[in-house]
Amino acid sequence: MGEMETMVPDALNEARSYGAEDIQVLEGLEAVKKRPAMYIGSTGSRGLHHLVFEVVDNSIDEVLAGGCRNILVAIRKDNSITVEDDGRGIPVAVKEEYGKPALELVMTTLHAGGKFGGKGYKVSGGLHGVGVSVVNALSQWLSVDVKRNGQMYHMRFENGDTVEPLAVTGSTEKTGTTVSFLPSSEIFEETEFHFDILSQRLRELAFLNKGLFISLTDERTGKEHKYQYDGGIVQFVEHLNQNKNVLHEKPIYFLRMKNDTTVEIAVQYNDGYLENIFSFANNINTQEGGVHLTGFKGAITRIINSQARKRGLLKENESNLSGEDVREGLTSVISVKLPEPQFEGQTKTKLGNTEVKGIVESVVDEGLSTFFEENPAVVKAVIEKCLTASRAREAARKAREMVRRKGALEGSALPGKLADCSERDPTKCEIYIVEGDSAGGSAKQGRDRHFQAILPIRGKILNVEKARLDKILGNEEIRTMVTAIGTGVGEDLDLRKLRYHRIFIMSDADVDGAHIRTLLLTFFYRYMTILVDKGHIYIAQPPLYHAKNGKKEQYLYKDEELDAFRAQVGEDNLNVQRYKGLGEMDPQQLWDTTMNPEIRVVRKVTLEDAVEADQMFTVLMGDKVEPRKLFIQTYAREVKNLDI
Ligand code: 0RA
Repeated sequence: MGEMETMVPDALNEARSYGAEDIQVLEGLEAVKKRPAMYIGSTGSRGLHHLVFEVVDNSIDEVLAGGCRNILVAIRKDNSITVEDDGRGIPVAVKEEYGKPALELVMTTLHAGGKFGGKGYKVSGGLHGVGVSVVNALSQWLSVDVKRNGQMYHMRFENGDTVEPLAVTGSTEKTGTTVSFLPSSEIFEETEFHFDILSQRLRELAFLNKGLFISLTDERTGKEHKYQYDGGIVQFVEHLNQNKNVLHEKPIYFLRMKNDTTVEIAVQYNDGYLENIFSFANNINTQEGGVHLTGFKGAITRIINSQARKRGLLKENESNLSGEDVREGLTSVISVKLPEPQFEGQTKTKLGNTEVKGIVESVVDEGLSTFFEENPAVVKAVIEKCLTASRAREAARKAREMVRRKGALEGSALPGKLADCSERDPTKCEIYIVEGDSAGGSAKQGRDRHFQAILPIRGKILNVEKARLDKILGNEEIRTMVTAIGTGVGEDLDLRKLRYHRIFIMSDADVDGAHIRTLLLTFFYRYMTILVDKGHIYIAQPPLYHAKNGKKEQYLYKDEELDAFRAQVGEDNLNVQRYKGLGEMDPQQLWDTTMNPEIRVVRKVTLEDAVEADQMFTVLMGDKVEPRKLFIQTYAREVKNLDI
């Protein structure tokens, strides 16, 4: 970097067309430091990663505004982050009313009015869009370098306060912004960044912004991922379907602009049973859906029905295919971009702009009708599939009905294998679903029977992705589990009947255990989604090791913890026991390490990783044999109980 100068005359001459005057200054950063969770959701791992996404979202705004083509993200050795983009650069001109450069205002004040004052696209959904100043407020230090107006500028902050004022550091023909920051360890409980969390969202952003190059480098490990998809969401859909048998080779794709709104949709059917639709508005995953999703669903149902009638595949006396029939085996990505998105709903991830519904409807109507007229073979395959779905749904309804009737017949009879707890208030109750009878026995003896129930299940449970709901409910292990949980399943699920607010999956720390966990998670994710969504599903984490050195002994849950213990006590007289299965622990040990709420380490399962999860489930359990074989060859040495 060049020599520092204290004067910044060129900043004052910055072209007026740029946004310095558009920034609305409202309040300082004290509020953010006082109540960080209000601005970034949490001060745990999620909030920590959110800081990176906040900066990246600003770079993405530059992509939407045109011009920015590259975003480079790095995790440094000290767990600080650098985000570099080649956007327009944050404006630096001094803003008269405040006597401060725009850059400093952007970094040290909250802008409730949004930085574009209505011009251009902006991201303001959910937790995103709170502004980079929030990142600054919550960072021990933050430095920013801007390339703009032929100059390079630099500023540095500590805990949100300016420590190095704006200075010119050199000249350049380029434009862009580089932000580096170290999250404050006084604010965050967790300060270690996870490569996978960052890479997942960055890849999604690359899919959603055709041609954009994004890289993620982890300097702690040397790992690097690069994403660039010239096919955009078409490649996103291909990626989601990559291990499935597709009904048509290329995803159907349309892109239309109406007024200021861009609608982009990619659709591809596979021969599976699951609906997999991801919707986005201004790159934000609208998990609660909204007008764009409603418009899409309505239009596709209408078109497929009208095509089915037109081709005589649906007779006059037959009733219409339902939306669910039409969406079975459908993988789709819907991405809309609009100037003033309104985000509603509990998590502010539901798009509310009413005019968008009609726009999406007409785009889908037009696009799909044309495609189907030109591809009669595809439309026939799709309709056949929908008709089969319709018949199967009827069979599933009967199966669910049977489960319900059986339950009613047996009164409130709970499964014989369930060791229930005595507490009756579901919010206080927990259930451990334990793999294997012997571990189940230890868990029964070790538990606190007041609020902890144990349900042992045998290792081999049905592959839930390969089967339809009627067959799945025919599986005894699954039925037992559903009965114990109490809510019912699928469309009939009634959350008010939930018997335990914390449902733990407890399996061995080996490959087999991992597979069973995956199977159970697949089931919950697919058929009891709301339990995952509302945070009722947990993964119990038994220790991997017990290490002892003379008087000092400890349970260790991660390899790193073992390394740390080794470093602490030295190698002499060190005795390390590696637990392969839960069965190796006696009831007391199981309580002490895994079940005692005061000590245990648990992981709450979230829906966030839906894309990744679906991918994993598919690789493991989908129809194509190759990827599954590969997975098992790579990870499994001792798969014994898996029904795949
Ligand atoms: C304020 C106004 C403008 C851009 C930005 C901030 C901006 C922020 C970040 C954070 C990371 N990269 C960024 N790039 C830009 C508008 C700029 C204009 O109108 O020229």
